[in-house]
Amino acid sequence: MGYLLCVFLTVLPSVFSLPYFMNGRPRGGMVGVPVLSERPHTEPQEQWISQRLDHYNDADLRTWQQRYYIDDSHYIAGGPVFLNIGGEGPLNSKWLMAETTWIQYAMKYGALCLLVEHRYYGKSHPTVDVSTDSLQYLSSEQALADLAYFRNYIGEKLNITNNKWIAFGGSYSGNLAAWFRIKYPHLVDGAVATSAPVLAKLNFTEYLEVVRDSLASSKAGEACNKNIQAAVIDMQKKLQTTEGEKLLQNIFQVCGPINSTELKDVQNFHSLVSGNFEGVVQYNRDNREFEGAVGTNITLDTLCDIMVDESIGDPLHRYAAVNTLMLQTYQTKCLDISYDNMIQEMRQNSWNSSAAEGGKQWVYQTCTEFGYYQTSDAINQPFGHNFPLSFSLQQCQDIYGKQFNQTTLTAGIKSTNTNYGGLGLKTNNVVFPNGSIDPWHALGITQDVSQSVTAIYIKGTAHCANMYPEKADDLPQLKQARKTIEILIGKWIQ
Ligand SMILES: *[C@@H]1O[C@H](CO)[C@@H](O)[C@H](O)[C@H]1NC(C)=O
Ligand SMILES: *[C@@H]1O[C@H](CO)[C@@H](O)[C@H](O)[C@H]1NC(C)=O
Ligand SMILES: *[C@@H]1O[C@H](CO)[C@@H](O)[C@H](O)[C@H]1NC(C)=O
Ligand SMILES: *[C@@H]1O[C@H](CO)[C@@H](O)[C@H](O)[C@H]1NC(C)=O
Ligand SMILES: *[C@@H]1O[C@H](CO)[C@@H](O)[C@H](O)[C@H]1NC(C)=O
Ligand SMILES: *[C@@H]1O[C@H](CO)[C@@H](O)[C@H](O)[C@H]1NC(C)=O
Ligand SMILES: CC(=O)N[C@H]1CO[C@H](CO)[C@@H](O)[C@@H]1O
Repeated sequence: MGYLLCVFLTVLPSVFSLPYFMNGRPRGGMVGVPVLSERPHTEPQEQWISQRLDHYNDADLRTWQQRYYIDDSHYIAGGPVFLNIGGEGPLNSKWLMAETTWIQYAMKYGALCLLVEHRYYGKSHPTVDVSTDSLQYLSSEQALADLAYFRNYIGEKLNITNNKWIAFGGSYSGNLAAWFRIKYPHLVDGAVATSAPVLAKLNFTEYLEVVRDSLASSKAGEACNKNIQAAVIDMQKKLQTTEGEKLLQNIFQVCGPINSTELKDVQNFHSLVSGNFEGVVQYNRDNREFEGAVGTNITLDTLCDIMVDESIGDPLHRYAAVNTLMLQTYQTKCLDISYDNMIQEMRQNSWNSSAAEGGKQWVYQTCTEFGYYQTSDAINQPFGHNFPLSFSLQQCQDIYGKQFNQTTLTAGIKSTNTNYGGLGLKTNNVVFPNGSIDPWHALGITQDVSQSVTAIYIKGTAHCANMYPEKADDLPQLKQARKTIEILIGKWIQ
């Protein structure tokens, strides 16, 4: 989820037992780091602004330091101000240094570029730790209030209060870009909300259905899904015998013996191996760099070619081969299916823990505001029905505490949609680009809402594709989408 989700993966601890892809969020955040081009780049300096911990309690005077970057190298006095909103991961200055789409727009329109980190992610630490009690100040509403304060502060400081301001974001921060325009229309003149899942939803069954459709669009076609389904059925069967458990442990490189009576481990196992496909589909063929360009050459064709490759063995062995490829790609020694290990790690409260890289904070937001659970409750998809909604809800309680139950989350989701409007949002000068193979599009604005709130459908592209630097072999409709957005921005800043 803005472009912001810029990732600084190189500074992360090297030991990681949490899965690479959790609840639709890859390590580092939902918008990856763009690939830098060859030309030399100067690294912008980190800057800090003092923010209120709780914007909604006047009696609480506590403050914290929020990180941001400014790039004025394209700015022409009086030009627009581009505010790129950070999402559920650390800010990365590469978004300013690479020739990402918003930078190209900035060059065209002489814009001042601002990148702002989201509270609780990266280096923006409002509290001493990430305990449940500390996380009570983590919400989209507090984040929007941070942005409003930031906008006024920078406006006065740089004397750009009366310039035109445009917000950018992708995925969750795409929501924030649109919601910033909705909630603070006097502070921002337009918003580009890429791949934004503006509808909060508990049981996000559409996700796996889009994954299915996207896999069917691979070169291997529907056979890819058929073989995944066969593999999952075989996996379920093997889990019924000790011999089968041993075989699965071996071919899926599971870290320890599998005990099928441990239901949550089995659910976790199924969820992890289907995650191999979800992560690749979500980011298929974009110009993005994860962990130093690792994994970006793996496409849904790569995975589906494996699923139909008879030389690898039966569908189960092919499913395992996909898993092996992903373990190698992310340099993971073995597949840890232990639910307790995952929960223990997610319960760590230190900013230094691997969970505080962002996973713990993001899952907290899903448990309080958004849901978005990519459950296997969907009927028509190949991954089986082994990680139901209850599995995700259980995690909320096990990680943050008993009070995070289905009732409280359902109420939280309802107020999110009431607060921002869900798919019925009312605003103007907002564009919602979406990619047809991106599973998140199912919760996005897919049709023009009005003349000034439009959807751009990019056939054949994945999550946030239009934000990354252009490649020569980008699909023509992707190039066209970038152009259309550029023209819209031109209108908004007139
Ligand atoms: C601030 O910008 C305005 C134009 O928007 C200009 O008229 C004014 O002189 C500027 N003030 C300072 C102190 O630079
Ligand atoms: C498997 O898990 C069950 C339930 O927790 C436990 O009773 C049993 O001892 C475990 N079996 C092995 C071989 O560890
Ligand atoms: C992806 O690129 C890496 C590094 O260049 C290479 O080692 C790997 O074999 C490639 N993987 C695939 C599936 O093409
Ligand atoms: C976290 O890591 C930093 C830098 O490595 C270190 O200075 C600090 O003491 C650590 N804090 C905790 C609570 O472990
Ligand atoms: C989730 O949604 C699916 C599809 O609409 C439905 O079949 C399933 O029962 C739902 N699950 C729960 C727990 O409500
Ligand atoms: C959920 O948690 C709330 C708040 O602690 C509590 O009032 C409610 O009774 C709980 N509901 C269920 C079904 O456990
Ligand atoms: C994948 C998806 O939902 N794409 C939608 C994006 O928006 C267009 C309208 O512009 C819809 O037709 C697509 O269905």
